[in-house]
Amino acid sequence: MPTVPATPYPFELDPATTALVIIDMQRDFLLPGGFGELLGNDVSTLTKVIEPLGTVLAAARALGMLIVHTREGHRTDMSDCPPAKLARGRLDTPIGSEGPFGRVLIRGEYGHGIIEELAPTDGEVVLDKPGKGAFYATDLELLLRNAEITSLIVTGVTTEVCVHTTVREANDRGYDVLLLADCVGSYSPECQRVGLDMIAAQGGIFGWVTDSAALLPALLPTRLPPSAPVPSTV
Ligand code: C5J
Repeated sequence: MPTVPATPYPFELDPATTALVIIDMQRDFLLPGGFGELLGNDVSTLTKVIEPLGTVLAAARALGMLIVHTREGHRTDMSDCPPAKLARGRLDTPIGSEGPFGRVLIRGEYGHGIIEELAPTDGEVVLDKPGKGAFYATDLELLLRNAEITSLIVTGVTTEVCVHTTVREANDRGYDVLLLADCVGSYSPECQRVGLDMIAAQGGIFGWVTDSAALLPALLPTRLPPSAPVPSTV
């Protein structure tokens, strides 16, 4: 089985039982002039993730790995948005209000979509989630179980919010999680550093941390047989 150099110790990767999970690479978070920037953030700390993540995505596609894209957002009537989430932050442009790219974090709006560079292709799972974690109020666990997935490579944004919540949810469900440091991004360099440290602390309390350069050799040598189609929610 290919081994990936990682912290706190090498990660054994079986592409047949590993899914690539890409968290919330949505225009609302990433595009200059969008919701993320409206909140006062520097989006370049997120956009630098796009290139290495695109390389990993291409390698995972070539191997036929299960690929899951998530999108944070809500129904148009916002009946799935908890009042506490809506009120939090006392934002001038709250969830559901008219933002630069349509209603902020509302399904079907331009800003809610995944950026073109990482656009899902047919057969890839697109998972709409109302919360920060990808397991909460979604069928992710069922899809992974049916596909006999036991490990996750987790990528996307933001490191300390939706990525971390998903990693913790996955860890509690018994998945081995490998995080790619250059394929996750935070608006805050401090949160990025501490977020990564927390994953691998205490002997890998939530999982392993490596980067795309260390992972890619493990994704090249083998090719998986075509897997059964997984229903997409696109
Ligand atoms: C946030 C996310 N930061 N995808 N969402 O609100 O991390």
